[in-house]
Amino acid sequence: MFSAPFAATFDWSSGVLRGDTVHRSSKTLGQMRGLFRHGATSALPDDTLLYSVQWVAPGTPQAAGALLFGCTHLEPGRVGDEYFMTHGHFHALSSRAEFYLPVSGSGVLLLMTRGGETWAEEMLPGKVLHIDGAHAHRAVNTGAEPLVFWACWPADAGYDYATIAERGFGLRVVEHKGRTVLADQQQ
Ligand code: PAN
Ligand code: ZN
Repeated sequence: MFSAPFAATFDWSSGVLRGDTVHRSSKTLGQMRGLFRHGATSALPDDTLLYSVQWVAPGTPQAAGALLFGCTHLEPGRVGDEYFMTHGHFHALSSRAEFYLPVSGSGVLLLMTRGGETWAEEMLPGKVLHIDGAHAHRAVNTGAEPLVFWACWPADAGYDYATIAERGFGLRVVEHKGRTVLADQQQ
């Protein structure tokens, strides 16, 4: 009755993607220490897992219009006062937008223009976050549980991580006196 040229399943309760073609990558603190304000002095070990990403690239990813689908599991925790976060990137092609849909947990999506203007949107299950292709994006887990979100973006979007590695985002998400606050990059 159904044909299945693309065989993958997504479990909405756990955020786990399954299938023959599921790729996986992960990032540890050792790979991202320099992005945290107090990363260099943090006593957390280098192998502390910050997040993992599963994704699928169905069909012919290099074909015009092809889409990628992925799910990120961002662990709870802080480096000093700064919450665990994804590296963050601009898409290499600024016309390539993206959707983030939080599945579980809670956090903040930082968005930034090339000019450095930065703002935050809440990440909660049920929200549909549309990311303009010209805006850098970074997820931050401000809760006590993993922040799980799925994403869909064009296969040819490409990743510019270097700009973020050099300049960071204009805002940091930190814990201050028991509250989650946005701080200027240098604070
Ligand atoms: C997401 C991100 C994922 C990990 O799939 O790649 O959440 O974040 P970093 O790529 O910044 O490490 C996405 O935005 N894709 O375009
Ligand atoms: Zn992206």
